[in-house]
Amino acid sequence: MEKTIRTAIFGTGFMGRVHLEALRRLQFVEVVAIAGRNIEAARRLGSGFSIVKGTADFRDILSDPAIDAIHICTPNALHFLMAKAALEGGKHVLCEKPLATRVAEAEELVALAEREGLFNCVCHNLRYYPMVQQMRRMREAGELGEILAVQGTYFQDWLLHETDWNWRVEAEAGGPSRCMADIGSHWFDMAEHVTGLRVNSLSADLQTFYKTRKRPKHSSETFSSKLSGTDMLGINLLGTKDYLDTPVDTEDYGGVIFSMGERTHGSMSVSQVAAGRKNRLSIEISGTRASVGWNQERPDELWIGRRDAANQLLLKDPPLLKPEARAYADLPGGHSEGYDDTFKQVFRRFYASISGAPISAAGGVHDFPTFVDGLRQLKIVSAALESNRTRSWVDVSEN
Ligand code: SOE
Repeated sequence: MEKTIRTAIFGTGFMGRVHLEALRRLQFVEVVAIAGRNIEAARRLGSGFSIVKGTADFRDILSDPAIDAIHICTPNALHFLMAKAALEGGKHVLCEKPLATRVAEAEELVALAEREGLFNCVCHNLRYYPMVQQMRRMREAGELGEILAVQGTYFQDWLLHETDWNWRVEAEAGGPSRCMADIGSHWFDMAEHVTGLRVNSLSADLQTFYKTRKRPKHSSETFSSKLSGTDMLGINLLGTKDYLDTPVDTEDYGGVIFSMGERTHGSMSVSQVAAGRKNRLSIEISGTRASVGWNQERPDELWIGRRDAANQLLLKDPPLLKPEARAYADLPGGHSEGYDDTFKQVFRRFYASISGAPISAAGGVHDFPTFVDGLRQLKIVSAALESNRTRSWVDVSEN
């Protein structure tokens, strides 16, 4: 019988709930405490899941020797201090992306986790859709040939109106980059994970279309502003007295061209003001033997393009997947596996590594994105910010 690992969650917003629900699907892991911006929020989230301990001070949880690990699901500016305190307290840490808001902070966390010998993970969960793993394993098997180009987008529309607000809009809470750090980091992590290549130079154009936003006087959870402030045509439903005009200097949109490895080039764009795109990461990889294309709004489908044979549209069906990709599909063909399932796949591997439990074919060694991957993505975001400021190409160190 595996030892039950006791864990806790810092953060009670959209991502805190997503993590909590995914953790409840795992054997041998028990969520025993929640820390929130106030004790009512912590207890409110925990009450629905019979989690007794709720606190407004995350250090209460770090001082509990019976807790083995913690999840950080708070605004980005809190990630560094919480992860540092947790590692110093001997806890394994799973942190939402971005790992921190500064490269130097991420470097410090990578070194600290290594020194303390603690498991560490940055939640680049989008890697773990089964068909994304199929792309990766096809590339590893040489079925794409040499990678020539990588292109794509990550588009959302939840911040399209000037009355849409979220802590991510404010540099103080979210860091100097919004769109590129929040969702561009997912795209670049997937591009590097699937191709096995590293971005080594880039040129970025970042745009803040709303230099001022109307901040609602009530707090607004991620994606929730779509329900409160405006009607179908974007007409503001709340009175002007309900908003504060607030200056904004984080980007709504970003376009990047880049080089990878010796010969690969690519382009991507991210936007949180793309009407009609809800949460759509798309990626297309062009190789000398074949291309593959995938988009998050149709996650069970993988497009395979060929020059000298018919193209294919492969539907997720475990017997048709490569064995290593099959390990990320829990359900048979025709049963969709989506966003929340990817968190389960990451967490299963993180906690199996802590407990030493094997995962079927994968044995005792489990791959999941670590703080080293989180540092990678911060270096890319930092290079994009510098490139946009200097209007020039900026190199990204390979490691
Ligand atoms: C908001 O852009 C957000 O919740 C991101 O922060 C998540 O990482 C992404 O998975 C969905 O959208």
